[in-house]
Amino acid sequence: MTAPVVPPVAIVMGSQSDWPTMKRAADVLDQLGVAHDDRIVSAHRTPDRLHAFGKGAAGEGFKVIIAGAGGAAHLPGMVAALTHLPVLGVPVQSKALSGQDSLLSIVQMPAGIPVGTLAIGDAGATNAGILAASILALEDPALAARLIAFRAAQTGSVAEKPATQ
Ligand code: RP5
Repeated sequence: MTAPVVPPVAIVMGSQSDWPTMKRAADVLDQLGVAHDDRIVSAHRTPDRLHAFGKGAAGEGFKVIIAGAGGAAHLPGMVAALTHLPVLGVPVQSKALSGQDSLLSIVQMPAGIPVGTLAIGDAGATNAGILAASILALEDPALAARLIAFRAAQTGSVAEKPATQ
């Protein structure tokens, strides 16, 4: 019997309400053929779950973590404090401050505990997925080839002239 294969990417988010944004990361990882495990882990509402996840992530076999949260967005930084794995932070667009609060609370980490912070909202989540794939592709030539093809298709889809109506 073979051991179950652990997905290389964990996508964690602070709330169910973050999923429409974080699904962008999941979708692009699906396109690139990268398996992921998606979980709700709240720094504030489920601190014990956060601690267990952060401490156990490397041992579980994850290689890259994508963490998204909004408002007082402590999740990415706290996960980074608990693991040596690379953590990509996605500032989810908040209602009150349009994600500027999320961005500042994720990006301004003290020296020594990095979070690779992406753009606010959907673009940030998509780019977190692509960046996670790029990191994994360093050791995975087949994934590198898929990533190159993905980028080429994107380039090919851009028209030289705007369509007239
Ligand atoms: C944060 O609070 C979550 O990451 C979410 O972006 C925000 C609002 O959460 P809900 O009140 O919608 O659950 O912890």
